[in-house]
Amino acid sequence: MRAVRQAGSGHRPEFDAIVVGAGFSGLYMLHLLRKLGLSVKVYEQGGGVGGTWYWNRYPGARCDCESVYYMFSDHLSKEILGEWTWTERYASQPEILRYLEFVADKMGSRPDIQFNARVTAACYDATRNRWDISLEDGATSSSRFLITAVGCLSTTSTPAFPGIDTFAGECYHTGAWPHEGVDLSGKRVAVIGTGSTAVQLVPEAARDASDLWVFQRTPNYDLAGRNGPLSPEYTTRVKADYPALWEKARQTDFGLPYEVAKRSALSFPPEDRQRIYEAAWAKGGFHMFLETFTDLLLDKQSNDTASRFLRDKIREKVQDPAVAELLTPKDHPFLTKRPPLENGYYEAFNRDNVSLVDARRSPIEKITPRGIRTSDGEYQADVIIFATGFDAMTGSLFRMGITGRNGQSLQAKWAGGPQTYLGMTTSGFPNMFVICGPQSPSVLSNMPVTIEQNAEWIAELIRYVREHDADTAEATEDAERDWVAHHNEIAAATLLPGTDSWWVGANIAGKPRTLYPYTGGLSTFRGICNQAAEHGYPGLALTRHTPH
Ligand code: N01
Repeated sequence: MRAVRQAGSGHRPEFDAIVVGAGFSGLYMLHLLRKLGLSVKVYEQGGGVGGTWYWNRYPGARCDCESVYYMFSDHLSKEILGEWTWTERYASQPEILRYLEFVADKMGSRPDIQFNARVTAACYDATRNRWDISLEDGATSSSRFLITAVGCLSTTSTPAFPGIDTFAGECYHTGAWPHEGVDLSGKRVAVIGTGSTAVQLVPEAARDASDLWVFQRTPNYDLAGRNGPLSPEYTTRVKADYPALWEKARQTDFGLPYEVAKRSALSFPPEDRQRIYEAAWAKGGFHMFLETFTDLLLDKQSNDTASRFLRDKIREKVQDPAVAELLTPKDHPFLTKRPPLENGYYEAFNRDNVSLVDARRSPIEKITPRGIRTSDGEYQADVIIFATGFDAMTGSLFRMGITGRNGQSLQAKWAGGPQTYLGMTTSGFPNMFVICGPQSPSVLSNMPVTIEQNAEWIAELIRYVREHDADTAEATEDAERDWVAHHNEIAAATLLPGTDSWWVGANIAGKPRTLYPYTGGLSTFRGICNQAAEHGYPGLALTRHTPH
């Protein structure tokens, strides 16, 4: 069943399913579709598997959910799970890439993946009920099902500073880092941005550069990561507990098997609250948010207690009080922008060769041949690094040139913001499924766990369609309207919409402002998806296209 069937006319290969992207999502989707006996082709624009982990090779890049849960679970393969051992609490990019290559080898995925294959158009032909795919090199193919596995953070965003092309030195975006690496040693380096990426990059760059300028527009509440090597005892114990740990992770809102106590920060006296924060802080990472209080995202007063705690921690780490003050966020509540995990970021500002530039007070005006000009003056640099983020969640989908029924582009349909049913489907685009799309939990969870849930639901739906004498599944407009209303209602109950962040599209000029990820939590989302499946997918129209 895996053999590629050739179309009767021309040389356009036909498949049952085409998957776009060969990162975590694409590899798992390929595995599930093969299990169903479908002919599948994966198109990947990179030269290898890995997705995010193929492109983001900047120094310091690592996951910030703990490695032992940042991987495929026993749902993919108990054997692969048992054979892989992580070396650090948060695995570095090279190690994660090696892991995904290991998975691809073990699963024999590569023969079904075409690398260096950028999809430039994906058009639904209603007369044939097929998706016609075009690649950058002019090749075409078609399939019944189209699954996008393009990642949430794959389209880099570089602000249109005047003069970028005039810069005489080297210039890089972290999300498209040269594979051969960049030698920063002894160079004057400017980093623009202070999000999760810059927070990982800065301590590394600080060690090598002669001078490092960090241009900060908005400070973040960076959480202590406490990265370090994993002991063999720890990894052995985790492996032994995996069946229960994965089951627990799947039932939590964020896809991590942590102890989540339902409690408000306001129902504790200050000393007890402090004790709870300190305990979570000592553990490091997202424990600070997931194991403290459950109303930090819902109640401003509760949130204030955590924001205050974190501001104090920044002041403890940074020696120069003026620099500490500048690094301390005051204009938004904790968690309303994605909190970076830091391993030596604040301490980097205690070094003589590292300076913080206040790009809020003195915005970057232009790039000059010699460096960066702000209203304060010119900062001369040999290397400029843009750690300026991504056109998240929709950027890569729009770039693919997706066109549904009646020639309507996805971009046109979502011009006012995404409209989806469960984040995975959208009406007018039959048999198209989106892994970790907008209005699904995606980036608000531990991604591999959510990817497995999305891909399993999609595979089960495809199985159901084929077994029920149908060949088309398409979200109904009613179901879509209800899902968007539900999504917006629960988003509005959180503090998230009030802060400018990429979660609300505020980092991209002209992008509709709406909360892109789903805030109901993975376990709630899973329950809703399962219920839909158990009831025969009432939110989808399942139809037969041709008489069988
Ligand atoms: O991008 P960002 P990122 N002048 O958008 C600044 C994930 N991730 O690549 O905040 C000056 O967060 C911008 O300033 P402001 C993670 O989900 C995961 O860092 O808009 N500055 C901001 O500081 C993360 O959230 C890992 O005021 C300008 C920065 O650029 C997501 O990826 C590691 C500017 C962009 O920050 C994105 O993170 C890394 C301008 N004109 C990332 N324009 C893991 O560990 C923008 N900025 C798995």
